[in-house]
Parts: sequence; structure tokens; C-alpha cells
Amino acid sequence: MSGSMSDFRQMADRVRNWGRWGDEDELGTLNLITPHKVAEAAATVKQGKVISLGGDFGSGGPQGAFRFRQNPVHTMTVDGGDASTLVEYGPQWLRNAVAADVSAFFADNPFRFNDDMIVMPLQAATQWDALSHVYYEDKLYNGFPADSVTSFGAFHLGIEKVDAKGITSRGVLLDVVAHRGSDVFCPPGTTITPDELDEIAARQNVEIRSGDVVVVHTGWWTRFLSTGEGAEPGAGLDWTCAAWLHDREVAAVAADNLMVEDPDPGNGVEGTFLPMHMLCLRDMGLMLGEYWDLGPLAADCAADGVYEFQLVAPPLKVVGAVGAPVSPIAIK
Ligand code: UVW
Repeated sequence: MSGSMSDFRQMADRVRNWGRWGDEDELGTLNLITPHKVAEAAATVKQGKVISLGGDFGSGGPQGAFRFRQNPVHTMTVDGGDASTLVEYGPQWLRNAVAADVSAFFADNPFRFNDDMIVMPLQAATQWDALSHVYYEDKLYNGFPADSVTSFGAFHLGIEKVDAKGITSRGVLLDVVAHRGSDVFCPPGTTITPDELDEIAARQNVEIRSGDVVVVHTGWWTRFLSTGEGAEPGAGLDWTCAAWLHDREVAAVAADNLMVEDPDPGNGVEGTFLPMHMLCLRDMGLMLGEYWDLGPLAADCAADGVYEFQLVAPPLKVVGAVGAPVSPIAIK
């Protein structure tokens, strides 16, 4: 739904949670995940099924179209080749060097190991946006100054701050693909409205409750797996869904697409980009999960008719980071 800056400001005033959990709060809507909520989430586990919602982190990931985000570069630092080639067949000086570098144990006893490292943007694949990821008018969530994110990292609202909450809660899948009867993919320009979210919940006979994490299946990741087109736009939530999430006291929202929200400027707010990011992260304090692999979960929910589950999705605790990889799981 297209809107003006004045519509946006009215919405921001309506959904802003600053001060709601205290002036020093850095958790935002994760505060809605109470101990009672964690127990409610655990009680949804009935069948002992575990479904992965995480995509692969590798050179074949969805990045590359934007030069500020690359796919992960994974490299081995110690491997079996070192052990057999260098240690067993190499010249004595090299065997000594490897033994000295890697471990004194390496040359003259059976113990061996492999090590590796990865260089990647923290937003490369399945991830959480921290509350410090997006801001406007020099303020982050809860009024923290934008310049508290420095080249040393985020002094406020870094991803490690969410450690206190896990993140685990009741997850609810809203399957837009099934609702629209599409094949696997909801194309760009077909924005997902608040009314459509209500229709989907009603069709699936599932209720959205305070503290839930809502997980939206648009089919983007499944399509990416078959085409390899990481920059292809797809449908996302209309920016007015921020009010829908606020009114239902949703703790966080995740989707299988690039940005959760609809990136089409024709459906956004005139004069800005990604208004839902601005409302959710900066005004509401509500984290966004992107690039989640929801195909297997959607298939499972369609098969058993159960759209609620225990979601376990703690981000990697990278100190001062504005986002982090996650390998979420749904347990039913
Ligand atoms: C930006 O908002 C810039 O990125 P993302 O969609 O990864 O959150």
C-alpha cells in the first residue's frame, strides 16, 4: 500500500515502543517472551519432529549482486592433506615446521585434526537483523544514538544483547504460498497485506498470540534453491503489517525472502526505502529474520495441519554485531 511520509510518521507514533520496558531496554519486543511463553512454546511439542529452517552458508549462497555483501569464503587451515603430504611425505624440514606450527603431536603420533575458517558478511544467509541494523534521524531503538554504532561495533543493541532471551518461543507459520495456491513462489508486486495475514491465520485455524514469532512463507528460498538467482525480488509484507504485528504483540517476524518486507517502492512510502525495517527495528524494537528456509516446514504443516511449533533460533553471539547468522529449528 503506497503511503506518504506523513502516513509513515503517524504509523511510527502508533507502534513505537520506546520506554515501554524501561529507558535502558535493549531487547524490544523480545520482552514479550515471558517464562510462561517459553513453557507454552515447549508444550506445542507433541510428535518429536525437528525441522531445520536454516539455509546453507557457502559459496553458493544468495549474495553477490550487491558489492557490499558477498557469499561466505570458507577455507581450510589444517586438513588431512597436511597430515599425509607434509608430515608423511614431505622433507624433514617441512615436517618439522608443520609439527611446530600445528602441534608437536602432529609428526610422531596418530592424532590428527582438521580446522577451518570463514570470512563472510553476517547477513550472508539465514540471519537475524539486530535492533542496531537500521535507524533513521540519528536514533536507534529506544532513542539510543546512532553514533553508538562505531567501527568497534554496536555499543547498544548489538546482537549479543539478545542472549538473555534465547531466542525461543511459540512459532507460527503463515503460508502465503498455500493460501494463494501458487506453485512455489509469490512474485514481486503482490504485497502481503495485514488482511491477507488474517485470512491465512483463519484458513490455517491458528491464532497469533502475544510473544509469538511469526514466520512467513513466500516461497522465495525454495525458488532460489532451484534458480540460484539471489537478487530476484519477491513478495514481502506490506509496510502497514508493522501495525498488525504491534497489535498482536508479536515478538519477532521472519521470512524466507531477502528483506521480509515488500521491496517494491510502488508499495512503500514515498521518499524512503524499506519503511517496515525502520518501523520494526527502530520504532518497535522488533527483530527481523531473513533468508529462512521454510519449504520443509510448510510441507510438514500442510501435511499434519499443525502450524504452531516450538521455535529455537538463538543468533550467534558476535559482540557488537548488527546482525548474526542463525540455524533455526522448529520442533513439533
Ligand atoms: C538492509 O536493510 C540494508 O538489509 P536487510 O534486508 O538484510 O535487513
